[in-house]
Amino acid sequence: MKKNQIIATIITAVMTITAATTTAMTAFAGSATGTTAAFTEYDLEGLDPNMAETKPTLALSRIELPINVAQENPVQAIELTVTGANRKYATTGLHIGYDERLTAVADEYGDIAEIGPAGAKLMRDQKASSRNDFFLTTGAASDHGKDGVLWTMNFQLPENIEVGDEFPIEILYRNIDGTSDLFSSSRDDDASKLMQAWVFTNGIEQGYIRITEAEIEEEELPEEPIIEEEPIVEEPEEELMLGDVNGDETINATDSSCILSTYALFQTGQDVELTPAQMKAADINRDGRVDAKDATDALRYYSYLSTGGTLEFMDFLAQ
Ligand SMILES: [Ca+2]
Ligand SMILES: [Ca+2]
Repeated sequence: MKKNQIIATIITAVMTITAATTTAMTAFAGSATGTTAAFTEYDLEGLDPNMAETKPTLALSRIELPINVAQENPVQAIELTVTGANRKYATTGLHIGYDERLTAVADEYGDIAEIGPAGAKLMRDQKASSRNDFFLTTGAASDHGKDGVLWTMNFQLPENIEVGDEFPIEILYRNIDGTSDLFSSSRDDDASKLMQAWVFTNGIEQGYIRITEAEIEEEELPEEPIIEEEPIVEEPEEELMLGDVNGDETINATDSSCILSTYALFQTGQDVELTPAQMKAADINRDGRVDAKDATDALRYYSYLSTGGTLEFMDFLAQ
């Protein structure tokens, strides 16, 4: 194939990807990937998502891939893109399920997903489950989550692909005894609850890799490596101050990272590494669960103290 022809076909392929339908749907309209066991419909608890002022969409890439290109490039990048929530969110917890014929490709740190530009200002964590799904979470003291690519993840196609094969990748919703997936602002107020209700009932566009007739060639873009911060869990103590998860008598980003990591472990059905006393200290908003909202509260307070704030933690939370 001549160079001009190749360029023309690349353009066609790119247009096919971006022209994919934009029908929004619920996070659980019957799982296409079969990873249904732990997942559920979103419980609106009386909220009307249409009342939301912020109505974001979370979309996964929809890739139409000629079979010869797929055979040469069996690892494909799927992006999770946020629109309509620029600077309106911080706290997220999202499950990604994928077709069991796909293999999620981990980097040297064991991470499947890399944070994208939309999440560059957010702290984050992730965990793979023992099934064909994994969990991605973010938090921040302020709503520094932006529109754009929040996460990128790589999946390897199987060897025996055929034209017409479709490999779904989807955002799933999990809620076990109230510890749930999240998409909220750092304040977690009424507007945030409506935004989250919108996302999980109307704001999801599921993704796929679809194998099409042979022809074109496509270039892979190199990915920037991301340096992940390591959550530190120190020796537990008997009685801990609320928010001081590692027991060093201050509340700072280390506590916040511990909380986020614990949430990620729990959301992937893995053993939580904190002691009961640490769990109690980690449940900052005292709603009986340890999740990204608590991590965000700890980080907010740390930022507040670090910029001259003088209120005690309890008084700060009560503001
Ligand atoms: Ca601490
Ligand atoms: Ca909590």
